[in-house]
Amino acid sequence: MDTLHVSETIAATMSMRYNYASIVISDRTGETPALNGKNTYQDHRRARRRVLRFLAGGALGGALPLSLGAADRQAAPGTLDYCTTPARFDQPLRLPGREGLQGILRMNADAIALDAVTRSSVPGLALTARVAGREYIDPTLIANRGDVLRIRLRNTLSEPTVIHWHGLTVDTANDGNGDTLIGADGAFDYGFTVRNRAGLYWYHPHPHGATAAQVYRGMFGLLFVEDEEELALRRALEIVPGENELPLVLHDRRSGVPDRYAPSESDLMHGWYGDESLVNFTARPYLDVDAKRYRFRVLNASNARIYRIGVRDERGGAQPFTLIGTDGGLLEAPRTVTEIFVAPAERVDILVDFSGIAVGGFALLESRAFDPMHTEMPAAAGAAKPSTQEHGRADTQQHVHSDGQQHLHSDTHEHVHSEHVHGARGDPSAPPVSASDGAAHAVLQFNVRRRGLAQPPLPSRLSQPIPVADATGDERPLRLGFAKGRWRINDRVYDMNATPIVVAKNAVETWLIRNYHASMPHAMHLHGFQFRVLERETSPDQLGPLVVDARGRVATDLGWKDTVLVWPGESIRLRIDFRHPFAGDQIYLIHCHNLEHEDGGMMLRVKVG
Ligand SMILES: [Cu+2]
Repeated sequence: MDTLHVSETIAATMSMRYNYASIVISDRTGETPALNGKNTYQDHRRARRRVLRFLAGGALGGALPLSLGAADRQAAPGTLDYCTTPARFDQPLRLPGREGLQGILRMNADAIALDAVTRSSVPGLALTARVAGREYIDPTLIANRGDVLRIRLRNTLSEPTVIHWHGLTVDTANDGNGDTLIGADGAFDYGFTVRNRAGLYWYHPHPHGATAAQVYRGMFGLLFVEDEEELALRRALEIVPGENELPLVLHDRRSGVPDRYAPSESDLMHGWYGDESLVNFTARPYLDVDAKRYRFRVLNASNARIYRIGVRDERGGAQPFTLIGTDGGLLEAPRTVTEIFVAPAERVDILVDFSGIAVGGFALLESRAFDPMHTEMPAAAGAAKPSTQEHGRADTQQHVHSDGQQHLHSDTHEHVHSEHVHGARGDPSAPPVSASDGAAHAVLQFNVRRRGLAQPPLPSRLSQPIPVADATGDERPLRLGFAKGRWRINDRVYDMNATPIVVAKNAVETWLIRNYHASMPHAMHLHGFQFRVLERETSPDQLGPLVVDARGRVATDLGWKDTVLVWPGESIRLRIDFRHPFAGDQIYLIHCHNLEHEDGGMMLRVKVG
């Protein structure tokens, strides 16, 4: 399937249409505040004023032309001044319950069926299960390490699909790499042992060429694996999942048409970005919290958007938080951070402590501005914007548009207001809007509602160290780049009949992944194995403040990973232990998890003896 080819002609003109708009954080025309039962209108107004003070304090990094007085004035009903209305978090964050969307389904020895279905509401595609009289939509699965999972995928869609178990150590037959597709009305039985450490893994479709559409439209879910180490940590920290441990699935959508996936040529090259930031399928989400420590299990389920995650208190100060785990489970030791990049498909396990916030106050989970480094065409792009080295530090500015929408801009770029960006509002035939990667935006508001009790100290050791095996052979180079309208690995695009990477039986390899300067950030995902990041070299300037050791690594490199973000111009060394317990040769994949890049062919088969 090669419908995603980006023609060179279009690619060459694309820099003229660079889409550096921003995330809309304002109210939208015609909407009235949807207050829930817990919040009074006064609460809402108080929270709104706090957000305004927060914004006025320059919390998002730059001078805001908006005056507090102007912003806080009340417009008459129907004439609300959208130019000056700030971000509002008025929807309670969806939390997984005992059924329904993201409902928690604890696996046991019984087989379950996951039905790939089309729905009339959002998400428009989902995997549903019916167990003991309860219906689950994209269930949050919980399994113990060592469990045998038996899952029947039944495809009721009119197109092929297959489910990939992201991060799990499984054989090719169970990996869902797309070699076997489940056609309409077809079914497939997965059966595998959960060999992985405790951690947050996930499942999502992987039919080559249609992965992006199916994931974006909502066909994915979480898989939590538990083990003794995990349970010990919960005891030590008095963590109760569902109470002070919550999953946060970050994803962006195009507001108004959240189920429509219709990428332009530009989207296929850069990735499909929405203008609206969601958490757990909730737009403008807030979470009521106690003034104590919370654990958040974060997945970036966006097709293409990278988050530069940070926490702000209501005075606009950056609040440190604690990284305790990555894709493949707990770190050896907790790590205090002020921000972390989370690329598509990456997971982070973090502790955020609200105990310093007074009852009635709030904090924000935000994505800070960064340079998205879409620099695949340096000659053309260079004419339109300064070099990435010169604008590595990203400031943001609030900017009021002629269409009355209030946006946040990444000020590192010229504001090109193309039809593509602003054409959709009010015109149903216009293409959906998008907002550039790297735009600052608030993700989730935490409202501190109750005082917290004294809490246990953080243990200095979270998990037993797992030695990183020595390499058994030569370093294997992989180069990421763009040519002839396609994103490529080692100048190749995906060919299901070619296996360019062959790993010898019982090999432990070092992979040197180098991303060209004229490139984009690529979130490289390897199926079947967790790996370690050994070092980063020639990283962009904006990574500098995040580097934690002499090997150029950032905090999220200190744990086990299955997905790693490689910036333009950067070189990363990985150590991968390819020893596996399965009989015979296995076929896995290495690919970019920017799903538009993946569907466009930025993927290679890997044979492991
Ligand atoms: Cu990519």
